[in-house]
Amino acid sequence: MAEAGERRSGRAVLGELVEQFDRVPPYDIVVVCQQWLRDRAGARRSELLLVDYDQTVLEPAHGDEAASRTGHRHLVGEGAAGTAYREQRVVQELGPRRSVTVFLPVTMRTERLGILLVEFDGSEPVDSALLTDAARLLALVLVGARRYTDRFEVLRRNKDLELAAEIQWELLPVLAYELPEFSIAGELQPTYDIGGDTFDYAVSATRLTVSITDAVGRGLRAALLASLAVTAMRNTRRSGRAIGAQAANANSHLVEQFPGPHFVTGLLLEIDLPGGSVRALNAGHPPPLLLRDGAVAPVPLTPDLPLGLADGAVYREQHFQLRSGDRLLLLTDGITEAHCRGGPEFGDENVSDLLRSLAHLHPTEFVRRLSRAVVDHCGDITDDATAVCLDWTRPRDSPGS
Ligand SMILES: [Mn+2]
Repeated sequence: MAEAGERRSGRAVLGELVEQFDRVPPYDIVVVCQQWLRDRAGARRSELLLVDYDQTVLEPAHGDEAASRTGHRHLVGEGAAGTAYREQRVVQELGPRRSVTVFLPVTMRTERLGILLVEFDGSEPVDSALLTDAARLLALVLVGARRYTDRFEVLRRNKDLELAAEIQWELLPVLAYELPEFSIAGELQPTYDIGGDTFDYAVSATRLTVSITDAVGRGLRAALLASLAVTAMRNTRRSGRAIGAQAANANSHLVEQFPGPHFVTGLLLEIDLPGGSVRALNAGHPPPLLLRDGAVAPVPLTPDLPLGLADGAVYREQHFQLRSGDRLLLLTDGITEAHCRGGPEFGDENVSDLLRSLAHLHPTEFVRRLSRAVVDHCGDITDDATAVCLDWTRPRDSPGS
C-alpha cells in the first residue's frame, strides 16, 4: 500500500513538472527542470549534458545562457556520463561523505540527446524511477523545443555548420527509432560539413520505408540535389505510392531541375510489418550488407541508373526476406572509400569485421562506432560517409514468422 501511495505521489510530482514545462518559454526548460529536481526530488545540483553533433562530447547546457560554456564537458568515450550514454542505462557514482551522482540517459524512444546529471548529498535514498521518468519527460520536451528555439541546437555545435550541412541536418528524420519488429539508427560524417549524403525512413502500421542517398559532388549543389531527391520521394510516398513510383518521381524532377551530369545514387526499401518481406530497388548504389548468423554478405540487388541521369528511367522492384536476428547495413561509398591522402581505403573488409565484432551493440551505438572508426582511419573525412543500421528484431515465436 505504501508503495502504491509513493507511486501516486511521484506521479503527482511529475505532473507539476509537466505543467511547468508547458508554461515556460522553450529556452527555459532546463532551469525549470533544475528547480524541480532541487525542490521535488531533493537534488543538491543538476546539469543537462547535450551530446554534440559528432557524438564525442557531452556539453553542459546550464539554465543560464551566459554560463553555458563554462561547465565541465564529459567525453562520450569514458567516465560515468559516457557509460550512461553509450550503454543507455542509469549509472550511479558514489562521492565523498555518501554523496551520490546519478547519470540518466535523456533519450526520446531510442534517439540519444544527452545525459541528465543529478547530485544528491546522500541523506535520503535516490528515487531512480522518478528521476528516470523526469529524464524521459525532459527528452520529449527538448525534442518539441527544437521547433521553437535554436538554443539547444547551438549548444550541440562546437563550430559553425556549413550551409550545405544546415540543409542536410534539416532534411534528416529522427536519427533513431524502434518498434518490437525493428530498430533503426543512422549517422552521417563529416557532421559539420556534410553535403550530399542523406537517409530517410517512415513507419506506418503495415510498413517501414527506408532510403539512403548519395548526391554526386559535395557542398551546396549536392545538398540541393539531395534535398530535391528526398523530398520528391517523400511527396510520392505520402500520396500512397510504392517505391518504384517514388524513385521515378525523384528521377524526373532531378532531370528537369538539374540537367547535365548531376545525379543521386540510392537504395529504397519497403519492409512489410510485421512479416519482414522486403521490396527494394537500387539506383546505382552500393548494395546493403546483411549480417546473418555471424556471416556478412551483400544483398544482391541489380542496379538501375542513378536518379537524375535519364528521363523515363525504370526502377525494378526486387525482393528479399528478413529473418529475426538479421542486421542490415546501408552505407554510402564514403564509408568504404574513406582514406588519408595516398593511404589505403577503409575498405569492405573493415566494415564486415566491425559488423561481426560489434554485433552485440545497439544500432545507435553501432553506427556511432563505425563512424568513429572511419574518422579515425582517415583523420579528416573528405567525402560524405553515411551508415544506416537496421536490426530485424521480430520475435521468432510471433505468429506467421
Ligand atoms: Mn559518395
